[in-house]
Amino acid sequence: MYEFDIPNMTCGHCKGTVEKAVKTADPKAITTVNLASRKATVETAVDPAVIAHAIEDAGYPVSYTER
Ligand SMILES: [Cu+2]
Repeated sequence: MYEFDIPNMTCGHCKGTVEKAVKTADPKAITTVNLASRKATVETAVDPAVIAHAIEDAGYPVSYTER
């Protein structure tokens, strides 16, 4: 499980874009977005750098930590 910090994710539209980006990188990922803290936790077997890259490609700078 990884926690992604996505400071520019501010509304429901952003949330949808981020969720879609994660699904593109890993269709099996389980994503929970917390808009208030602007974080997403992702359960994935894929390299988190690949997930982060997909989120950045969608327009959102991101950093992550393993949980
Ligand atoms: Cu937004």
